Amino acid sequence: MPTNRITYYSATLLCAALLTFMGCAPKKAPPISMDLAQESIIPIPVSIKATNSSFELTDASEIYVQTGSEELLKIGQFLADKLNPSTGFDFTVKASTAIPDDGNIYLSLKKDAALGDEGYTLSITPELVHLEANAPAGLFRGVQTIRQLLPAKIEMSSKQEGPWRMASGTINDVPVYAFRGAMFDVARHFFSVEDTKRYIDLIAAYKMNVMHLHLSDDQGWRIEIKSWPKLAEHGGKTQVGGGKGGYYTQEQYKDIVQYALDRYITIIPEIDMPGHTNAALAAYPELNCDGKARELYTGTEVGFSTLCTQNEITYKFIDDVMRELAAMTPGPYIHIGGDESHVTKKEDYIPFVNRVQNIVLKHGKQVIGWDEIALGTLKKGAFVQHWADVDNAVNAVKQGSKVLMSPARKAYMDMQYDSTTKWGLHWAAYIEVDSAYIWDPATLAPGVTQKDVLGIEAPLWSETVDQIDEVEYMVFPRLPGYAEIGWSAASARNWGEYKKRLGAHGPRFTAMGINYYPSKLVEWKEEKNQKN
Ligand code: NGO
Repeated sequence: MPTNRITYYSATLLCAALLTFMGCAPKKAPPISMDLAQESIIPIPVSIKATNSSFELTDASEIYVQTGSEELLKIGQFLADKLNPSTGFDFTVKASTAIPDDGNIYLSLKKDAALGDEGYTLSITPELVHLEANAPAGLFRGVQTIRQLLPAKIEMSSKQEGPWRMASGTINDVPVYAFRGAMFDVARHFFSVEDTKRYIDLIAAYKMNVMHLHLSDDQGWRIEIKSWPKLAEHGGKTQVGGGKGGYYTQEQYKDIVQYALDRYITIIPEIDMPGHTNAALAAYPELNCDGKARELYTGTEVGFSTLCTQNEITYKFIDDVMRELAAMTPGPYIHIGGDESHVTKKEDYIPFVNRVQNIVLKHGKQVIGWDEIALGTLKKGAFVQHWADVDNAVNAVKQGSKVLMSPARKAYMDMQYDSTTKWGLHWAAYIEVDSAYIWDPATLAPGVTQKDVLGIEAPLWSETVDQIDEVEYMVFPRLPGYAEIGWSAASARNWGEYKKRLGAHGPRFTAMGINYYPSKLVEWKEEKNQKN
């Protein structure tokens, strides 16, 4: 053996001996200068203070959470599961009452009412990443910021080369609106549990907290109701274009609800009525005024169906559906639809909406409905989702209700970007990425101010899409902008600045496997390797 080899082996042995004795940990490179204020975080946080250094994750790093909470361990595990595949490190989650040693991540709670349920503070020094929040949901939101501060390839599912550095400094962050959501129409085309979970994962990455599932429409009924089994069995048989459709069993629905809950996302189930009900009218003849079952429908017209609002059986049906739905929905809301009931007489529509609100309340849930429900008498705590008619939104506020903002010409993700977009519709507008971003829920409708706004939701209707990668194309890159409108103050939002941050998320979308629309309005960045 050559002498230089012998010297090397002796040095290694010596280090091994010292390691046991002195804790001679694997060496990591010294911190480098990185500017936290230049990082592209979406939604933009309330405040960022850069300290121009860095923290590096190594294979010696661990994730620690404050002792005594299963919930915190779960959040730590969520982060570990995100970091392990791409770093190839083996993060395990440990509980600790004290701030851990250098080189680690620590998640803990602190009493700070100003942070509310979802705010957090993130302090990054060369020694430690410390995420704190007033409530677990805030820690989960902060974890999303940690993801965005690491190189985009952290999102890959296979092992990548490091280094894994984060810029140092402090972030204080708290959302403006309590409700920041997206909608998924699984009625026009049915989407699998896996597809819905994928969509939930994508909204979670941008700190949204609501997923509204449009579970019934003319073309399909997508949730098993045990007391009215034919709703799903017959009403779920097909979809737009005549494909095979489908529905969620109650077990599958509960699985989606839990998956969302684990990401601090509330599921809002919607049963649309009295219009948009052809699938139910096909399943049960007694729901029609003439007692005759309708044919299943696979087209895309709207406004031709109605439940028979004068028959008592209709209210028995709604009561049963709401009871079963409420029992498997831990979130506070049930959505009753109410849109485009063009063939329901106004004198029938109003008492219907009033009565259905009572049924939802009886089952312990708050009502949400499309803006037309403001034509009725809104019950205390009912929310109106504005999509088309500003007068309805104004009327809701006059009745003391808050408004959820989903204006079709700004927030509908099924609207095409421009005339060349392969999927989508354009009845409300073409919505390019700038137009999707440049509006303010608090100034959209005269007389509806920030205090009247519950939040924002971006719906994805599915008449023209039936694959999850098509959904992704319509949703991205508009969704991060909607997330920012919901989270960040209007005064902090500026398209010229935002589009640079969005461009920097291109490699992140790619790493997450998102089929996004590469809008020409945005300069999409290549992933840069962090300098050693
Ligand atoms: C409308 C209509 C839906 C369509 C959608 C398509 C509302 C609330 N009702 O929005 O049935 O699918 O437009 O953009």
